[in-house]
Amino acid sequence: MDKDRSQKMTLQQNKEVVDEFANDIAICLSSENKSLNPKYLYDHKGSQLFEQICLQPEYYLTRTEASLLKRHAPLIINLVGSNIRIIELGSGSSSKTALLLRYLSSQKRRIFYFPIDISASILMESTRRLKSQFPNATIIAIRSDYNTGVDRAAAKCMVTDGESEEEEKKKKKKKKKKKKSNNNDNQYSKLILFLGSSIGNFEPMAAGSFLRSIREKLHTNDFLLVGFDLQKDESVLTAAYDDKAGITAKFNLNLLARINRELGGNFEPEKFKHYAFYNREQHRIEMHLVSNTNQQVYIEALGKNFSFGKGDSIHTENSYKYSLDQIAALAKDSGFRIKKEFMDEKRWFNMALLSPS
Ligand code: AVI
Repeated sequence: MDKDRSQKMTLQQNKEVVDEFANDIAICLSSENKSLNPKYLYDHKGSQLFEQICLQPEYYLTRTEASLLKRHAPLIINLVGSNIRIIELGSGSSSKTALLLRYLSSQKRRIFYFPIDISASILMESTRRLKSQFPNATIIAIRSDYNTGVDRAAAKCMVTDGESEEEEKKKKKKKKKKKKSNNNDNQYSKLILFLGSSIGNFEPMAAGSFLRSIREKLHTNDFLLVGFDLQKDESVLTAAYDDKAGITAKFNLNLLARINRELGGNFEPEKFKHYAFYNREQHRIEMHLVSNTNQQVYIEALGKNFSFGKGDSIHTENSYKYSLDQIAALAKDSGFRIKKEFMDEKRWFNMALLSPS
């Protein structure tokens, strides 16, 4: 594609993204119950703040999941098989996945890794880092949303079919017998990673449809590894979403700064406060931005003022916390069976290895 055309396409894509953002903000701020898709928390600044959240002492999720991955990497890899293609949804910094890759590398196994993320800068940075850690790895970064990303990654996996040493040996033996096939007879298994409790940011119905859509893309020898945050003491949960250093507050308030930057808003973020609480009936942490005062905000891209009364809130995110029964039901309803579950001693986090049933 020539440079002019690709620049035009990028501008067009950016325009579509900004239009969708403007449209969703208009709907949200005009509604009585103002609530927004949490994806808008993750612009470049928001993604950087999220990486910092993961390092906060109160945010137990990341380190608990990382220790599970480290401890159980041999078993996970063993269950998935000898020839693996790892595809990660929302890979971010890929730091947890590096633990799996390290294990593969220690076993002198070939690494094929397909990180999928919507942020090009994060993908570039993480790929560069992984390449220096694992020089022989095949790493193909895919900038995309989850569903299209899995399709693109699966297509790239096919291109790498036949690239493992073991397979080369097998191939020689079976050379004459082997029939060429595009379907279920892949020599490799795909291991799709959906870590970090990202499933918790889906509404329960949407979580089911999402897993079902992934299930449809898998063959019988493929696996999905999902990180679920478990229901637990409320004080532990609320602290995790309102850390002492105020990073989660910054992350939430960055949404207003984003509206100012991208849509010409005149929000004064200090006139809002970050509020996170545990909704016991729904088993979810809710994050809100609450207006400290009566105020009006103008958004240039929408050519409109929006009024906030003192105490009015914008609901910015839900983070669902699962029970083991809910995980089992979700897996079953979306066409999976639980091959193995991994949990820490406190039973705060669950990593479920699912296979198509
Ligand atoms: C990305 N996601 C799993 C995080 C969570 O825990 O729900 C997002 C987050 N929001 C505030 N802190 C972390």
